Amino acid sequence: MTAHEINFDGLVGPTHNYGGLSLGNVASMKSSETSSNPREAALQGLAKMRTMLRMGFKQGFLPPHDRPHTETLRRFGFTGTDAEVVAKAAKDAPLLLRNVSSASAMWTANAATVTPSVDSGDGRLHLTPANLRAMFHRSIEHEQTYRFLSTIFDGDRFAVHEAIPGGGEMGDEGAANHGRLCKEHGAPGLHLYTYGREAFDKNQATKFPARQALEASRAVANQHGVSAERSVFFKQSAKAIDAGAFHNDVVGVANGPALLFHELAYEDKDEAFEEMRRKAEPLGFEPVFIEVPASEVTLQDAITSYLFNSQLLTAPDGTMKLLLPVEAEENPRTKAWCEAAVAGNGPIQETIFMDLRQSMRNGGGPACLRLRVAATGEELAALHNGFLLDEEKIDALEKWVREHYRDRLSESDLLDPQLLEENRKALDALTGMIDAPGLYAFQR
Ligand code: SUG
Repeated sequence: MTAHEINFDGLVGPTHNYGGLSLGNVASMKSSETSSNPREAALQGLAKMRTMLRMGFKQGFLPPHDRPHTETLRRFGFTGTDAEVVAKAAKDAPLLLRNVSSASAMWTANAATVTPSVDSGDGRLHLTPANLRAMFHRSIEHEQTYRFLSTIFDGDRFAVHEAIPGGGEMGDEGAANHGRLCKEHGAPGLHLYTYGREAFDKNQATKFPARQALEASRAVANQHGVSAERSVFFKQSAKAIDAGAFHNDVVGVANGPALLFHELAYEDKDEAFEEMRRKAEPLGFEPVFIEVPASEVTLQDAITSYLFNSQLLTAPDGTMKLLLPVEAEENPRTKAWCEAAVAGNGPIQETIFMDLRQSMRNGGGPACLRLRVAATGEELAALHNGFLLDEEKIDALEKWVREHYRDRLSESDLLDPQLLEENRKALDALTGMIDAPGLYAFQR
């Protein structure tokens, strides 16, 4: 069966800022309290979406969330009008306000885990929003994400589940820790679930939080009916997590039969790779392991350049391309690796470098900014069209960004209740443009 891969990128929200909120995410910790430029961030993201369209890929987007999130502030006991709620939180709980103001939903690799219909138990396309329990500022995303996904993937062909329940130890970070190996997008695939810890294991082996629990990954596979013969669960290395690989997609990426990864990304990789070879055989393909040795690219190079947080893509003409952040071109070792990869006999035939610096400063590269959905032609036709992009719609979104976004946001700006009003005006205009009324609680 033929299928299309659609990338749903997160449209960067008007409150994009550097809050220093993610322990273990080196860039986020380093950028803490510097000023951001939300307008530039959103335009950089849209430029990437346009580049994808021009290369012949299908492109969609997920809108920003409503921030600051007054509903969460109300759950913390703040009362009054929404403006009063923000003003009180600014005075009494500025750190809480900073957390509920984050535009972190832009990294849609963490929005959900997706199973194409060809691999699920009941022949439907399944999606489970990630609970993002490991970080408070992200744990408030899944309800709105559920709303987006159930609006876009509405009808009998789709199943949108609720996020996996649980406390911090039951963390699920979505597609950032999930990959799929297959002969081609529409063919049956093998699901790779990478986890950092077992939920009930009290002995944390890492200095930085291991965000993904094995039990959460298993729960998602169960919900979607992905069989044991079609799944492999394997562990991120503690070394990688402590070097700053807070998600596996910072040290590895899969596409088609290829898995591109850093030598130190996984624990017990030989065993896992053997299992992948064995389970891929009945599916008619052989995995292509592209291992980048630590002697050529150190873990630190990987974390600062985001070489692996790139989009590994099969173009309509069948060639494989790698879309990377410019930081990977600026680092001489990752640049040399890219040049050698393209010159060699491996599957990667082209590299494209993009300026996504606004997102990168919070630890979000090209792959963090997108959620991949492999959909059949019929499924594609059944999606809510408002969330799919063409160049005209990108023009309109750029205009919308220029009209509504600030070009500078600092820590003190987040204390301003005016920001809430500005953002809601922007979101109201957006839902009008894409024919999705009532998408946000404040509109209902
Ligand atoms: O969860 N950064 C995000 C980056 C997510 C990247 N996603 C993937 N690797 N798939 C995170 O740590 C920083 C927010 C701040 O500090 O203001 C933040 O949430």
